[in-house]
Amino acid sequence: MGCFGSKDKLSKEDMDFLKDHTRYDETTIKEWYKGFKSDCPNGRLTPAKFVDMYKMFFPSGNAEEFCDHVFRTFDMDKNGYIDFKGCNSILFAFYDEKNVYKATK
Ligand SMILES: [Ca+2]
Repeated sequence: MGCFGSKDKLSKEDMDFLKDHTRYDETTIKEWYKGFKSDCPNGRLTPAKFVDMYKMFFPSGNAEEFCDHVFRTFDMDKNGYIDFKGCNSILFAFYDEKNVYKATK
């Protein structure tokens, strides 16, 4: 856990988790991981970074209020950051919402 940041590759455990909890395939998840590593090189998503990310997806949304709520939901151990698994759950949720939004337009 403490050495998460030194990992370059997604562990099998994380990959299995993501495959189980999303409807994305291994290739897509690997791409996500690359993006996550470049955005959060130490493997930690902070509240500020999270707001940035949200604004990228929903430029007109009420980012601060929403993010505060979501961040607290996903930071289950309350240590002030979200790790890769939590981060991905959020990102996948964002993408789903965006796709749903597009589909209804
Ligand atoms: Ca946490």
